Amino acid sequence: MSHRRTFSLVACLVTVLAFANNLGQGAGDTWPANVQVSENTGNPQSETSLAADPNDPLHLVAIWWEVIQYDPQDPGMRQKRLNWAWTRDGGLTWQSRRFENGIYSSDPAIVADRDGNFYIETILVPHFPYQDGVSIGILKSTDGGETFVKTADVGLDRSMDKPFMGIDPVTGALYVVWVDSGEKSFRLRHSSRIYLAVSYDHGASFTPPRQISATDSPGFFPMPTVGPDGEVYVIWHETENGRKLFLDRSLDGGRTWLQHEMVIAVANQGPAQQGFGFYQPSLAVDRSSGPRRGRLYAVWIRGTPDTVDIQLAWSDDRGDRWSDPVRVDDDAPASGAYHSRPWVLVDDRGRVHVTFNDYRLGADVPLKAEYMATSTDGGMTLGPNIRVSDGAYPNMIFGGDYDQPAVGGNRLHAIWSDARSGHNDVFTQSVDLDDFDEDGILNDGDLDGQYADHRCTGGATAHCDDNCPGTPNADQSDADGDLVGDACDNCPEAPNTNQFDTDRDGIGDACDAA
Ligand SMILES: [Ca+2]
Ligand SMILES: [Ca+2]
Ligand SMILES: [Ca+2]
Ligand SMILES: [Ca+2]
Repeated sequence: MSHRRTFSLVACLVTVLAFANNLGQGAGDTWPANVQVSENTGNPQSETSLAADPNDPLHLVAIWWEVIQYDPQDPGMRQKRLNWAWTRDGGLTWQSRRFENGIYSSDPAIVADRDGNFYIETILVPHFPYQDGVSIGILKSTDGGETFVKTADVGLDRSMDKPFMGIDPVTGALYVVWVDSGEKSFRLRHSSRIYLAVSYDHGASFTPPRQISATDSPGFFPMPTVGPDGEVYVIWHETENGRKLFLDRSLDGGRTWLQHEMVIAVANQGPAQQGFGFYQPSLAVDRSSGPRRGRLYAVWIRGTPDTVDIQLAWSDDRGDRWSDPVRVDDDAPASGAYHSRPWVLVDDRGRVHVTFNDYRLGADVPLKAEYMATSTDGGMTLGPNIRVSDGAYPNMIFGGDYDQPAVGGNRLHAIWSDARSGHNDVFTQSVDLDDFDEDGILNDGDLDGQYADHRCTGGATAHCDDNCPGTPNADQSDADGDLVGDACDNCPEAPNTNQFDTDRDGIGDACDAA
């Protein structure tokens, strides 16, 4: 849009404290050791997005929202503002700021361009609930994330929700997508259409908003990504119960789109989990120079009457055809544990990483932990799930809909919110992609290209893969010889390679009391 609203971006420096919480624990003694990114304001903080500077993998910027006021009787009546933070030491220490502008701001995402500029999109609502003046604000930082200046308003003055942004790292083109629900009728999701606007001038201006979803593919939670040849993909959930998962595609920089969307999968298969059917799906493309360059990966949650799982599928023909989905979470299928908020990334060696929220811990009360899983064979199989949060925490109000991690410099930076302090705060864990738990035993110690496929056992500690890739155990001892090291084996004296713990009491099914 050409018209610009006055919008004072008074960024108030609230903290320059670092929140490294290593507490003297040496690497290798205790892993993971999370770092808190958000200031401890006592307010819920969530919906995280993280971007790494392509020129400096130690330099990352995170964005999220903070609920500063809400009606406990009606949590939908709330006021949110944006917080952001930057690190220049790979996530050991962070500095944070927030926007003090009095404007409701939500659903943020951040990307970096190849010159090290960072761009944020966020929905802006001057008068909540949804009245006049709704826009998607684009903010740009040219100083590495210390300050942001608003460069554009995107979108129509209509009911808009769930914006997300992607970037072509070669050209710097910015793709912003969102849900349009008509004129000031936010709750009419049955009419939700997916809209797009593009900037070809580094955020200074955007093309007029246009609808890209066909009439038979209404949706929610759109998310864009860009492939190595500039191909643009957008994924979203079908509006009605999140059943189908749609893919749209442009091969000319966002100018023309498919007339009819591809269907990646049927995501929500049961009526019992409707609330989970709306959560954000995610896409990533292999941009490496490896054999799977251009392969497209999608992750989403699949609701069934019994549980909610994370699914991963891939396409080698730009989304025309998709693999059968594989289940990412590896806990006992019958445990009923929910999994949510998945995100997929492909690193510069073609390894595929998925981060997600997980409720497998906690038999009596739902306890939330952050996990990751890696595929080294192009999405055919996944290695053991690794817990990256340094504990499991209660599920609290305002947990958000997504957590977007980043990769850079052979490290994955997981980011999420959890309520370890009684309300949601934002945490990170930097993960070495060759040796997750930094115990000196590589994930792929036999160097055959696959993690955890030839795991150490029988006393071996060399030329074999870490048998507890998420738990430091340099000795690799494995008393029962089931290829799961004693340090992470939930039943260390009875073989149970699958580690299933259906009743979620921390003791494997194989040695639960009969
Ligand atoms: Ca191996
Ligand atoms: Ca280990
Ligand atoms: Ca074992
Ligand atoms: Ca058990």
